[in-house]
Amino acid sequence: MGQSENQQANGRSQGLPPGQRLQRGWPVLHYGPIPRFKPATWDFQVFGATASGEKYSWNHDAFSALPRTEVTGDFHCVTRFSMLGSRWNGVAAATVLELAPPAANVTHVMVWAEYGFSSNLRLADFAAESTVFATHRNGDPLTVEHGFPVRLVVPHLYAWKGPKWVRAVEYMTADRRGFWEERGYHNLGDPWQEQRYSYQEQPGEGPEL
Ligand SMILES: Nc1nc2c(c(=O)[nH]1)N[C@H]1C(S)=C(S)[C@@H](COP(=O)(O)O)O[C@H]1N2
Ligand SMILES: [Mo]
Repeated sequence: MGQSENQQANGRSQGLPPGQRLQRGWPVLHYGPIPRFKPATWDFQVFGATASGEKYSWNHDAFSALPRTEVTGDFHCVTRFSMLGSRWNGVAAATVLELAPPAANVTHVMVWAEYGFSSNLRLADFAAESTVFATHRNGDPLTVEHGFPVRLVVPHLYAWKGPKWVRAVEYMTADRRGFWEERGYHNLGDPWQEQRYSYQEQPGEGPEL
């Protein structure tokens, strides 16, 4: 956990985790079709175990007006390609936690995307200072195939933990597996420990499959 903590703390490039290789360019990888952005109906919601019991929602203008951050962070796909040192601009997950405070007993979040894609994160991984709802990479707006208008980037975990086309965050008081975590991928997904597949999970690292 030491190296992960270090990564979460500084948000700089940490180099290549074991079993990964550098890739030129930025491949596009996802399951299912690319959603069309509909600005009139798009919103970003926070629901589940909020401190107030209320649901939060921002339309695209409101989301675009939230305080922004820039982090430098790496990107590691479990299929073994990595991209190092991208600059990600967007809204820090920590800012979402501030604006929509979770109840005291929240331990995990589920990040939801268009078409029901989801990924679960421990609250500490979500709250890490380099976890960002990114709208831009290296100064350019995300293209639609990379998640426009907003995707999550969690540099210290494998990239499936970063849904493209995010629409909501659910605060949870117990862990629950997301889309790939239910389909053979590791519940935690730390690339430094090569937590690639669910069969590698140790007791306590994830809910039963
Ligand atoms: N909505 C959605 N987000 C997703 C995925 C997906 O299938 N659907 N795949 C994940 C995986 S496995 C990876 S490696 C990255 C790839 O992001 P990229 O296409 O921008 O390289 O997106 C992640 N986010
Ligand atoms: Mo991936």
